[in-house]
Amino acid sequence: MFLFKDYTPRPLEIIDTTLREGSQSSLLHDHYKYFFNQRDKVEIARALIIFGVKFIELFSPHVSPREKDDFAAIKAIRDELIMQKGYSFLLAHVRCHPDDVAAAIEAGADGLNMYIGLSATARTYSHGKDLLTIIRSVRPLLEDIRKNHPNLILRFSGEDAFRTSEDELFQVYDEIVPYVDRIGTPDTVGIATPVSVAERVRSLRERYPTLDLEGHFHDDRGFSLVNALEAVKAGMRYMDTTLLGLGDRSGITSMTALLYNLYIDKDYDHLESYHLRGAYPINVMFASKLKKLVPSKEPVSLTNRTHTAGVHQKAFLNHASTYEAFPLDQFGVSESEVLLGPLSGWNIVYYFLKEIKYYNIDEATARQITKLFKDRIYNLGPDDSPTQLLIEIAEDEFGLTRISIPNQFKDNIVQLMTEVPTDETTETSRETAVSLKRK
Ligand code: HCA
Ligand code: CU
Repeated sequence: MFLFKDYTPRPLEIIDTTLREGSQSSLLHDHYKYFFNQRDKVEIARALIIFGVKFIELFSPHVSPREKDDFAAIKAIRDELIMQKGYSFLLAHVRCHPDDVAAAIEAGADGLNMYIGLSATARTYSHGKDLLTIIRSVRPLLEDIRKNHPNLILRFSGEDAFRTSEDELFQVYDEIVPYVDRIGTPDTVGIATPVSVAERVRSLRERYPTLDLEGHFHDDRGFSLVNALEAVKAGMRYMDTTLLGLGDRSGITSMTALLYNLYIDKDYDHLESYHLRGAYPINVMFASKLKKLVPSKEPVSLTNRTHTAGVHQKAFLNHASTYEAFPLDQFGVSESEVLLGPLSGWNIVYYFLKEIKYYNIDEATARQITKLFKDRIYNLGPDDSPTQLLIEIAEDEFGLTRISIPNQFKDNIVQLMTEVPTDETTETSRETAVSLKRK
């Protein structure tokens, strides 16, 4: 078995919690519309691992027999990908309760993300324990796990940390830091601001200079992205994110939005070995699981390459940089990546044919076309176009036709999925860019 102590954490470790925090989204309460079955969960975990995520948070297997079963299936796909992508760690989100802990260990979790509310609100209305009682129960539990399972990755989070005073946080953390690998400091209700985040990270680093910190920022004020950026820059190594920022209420930080902003800020150290060109394909894959398009507010989205105002279109066609400042193609918002990313599946083919090429197509047909496309793509020569192949299959073998768009609307939109000649960061994009003009 691979051990955490043999792993050197990168400057930024994403802890993806799409399958835990993301599953708490209110969207998923509409079970008829949105539901992650085991196949979806495995596909999501697989995509994350291929993307370069090394830590995936899952529900405690104690939550339900279904979660337990799903945990095993995700573990199996993780094991399958080890030869190709190296080890990824599966972390179970567990209450500070021996039953949760035992179930996670039995399921073969690599680590435990333990949490308990520390703020006065959580103490009064959630579990009813005061700080001393919390310390008296959590400390021996952690001590015991550390002793009996020395290779487990242990994290302790004081839930609602941003409504907990620093003194109270320190009172608890001081007692448990000898037993954990990192401490979490979640902004459970989304009240933190970039200033309070920077201050908090600074004081935690001062008090626990050798311990890694983990952030978790909710988006109630729309600050989850900027708070996470601020925290990373202030020295927080681990950041909880989800795909498309899905989570409880308005969610948490979106993974691709965070990485994209670090890239724009030329903070390349923090991007070590993430497969950035897979960013848009992974967003598309996940959006299709929610039966949605990638939301227009998502920074890594096609919408950011869509121009509709006449004045913008004219200037844009003369020079794309007039209305596009950022290298979206580096994040896979390009035709070749949408089709040929390592994550290509039927949903990307469906999205591409329907949303980008305007074909009249249903999901079942998209699945059949994908199968043929995947079989044949290996026979393409270096100068053959995958798009052309896909369109030939769609039109010649499935008789698909395009939705006819009235002329007055046709000219209303321009998407140029090609290089954006703004600065030096786009140089490499010229080699790989494929242009797509919809006009
Ligand atoms: C929850 C709350 C949580 C936990 C975060 C953590 C939060 O749903 O259990 O364990 O660090 O936002 O506080 O997501
Ligand atoms: Cu949360």
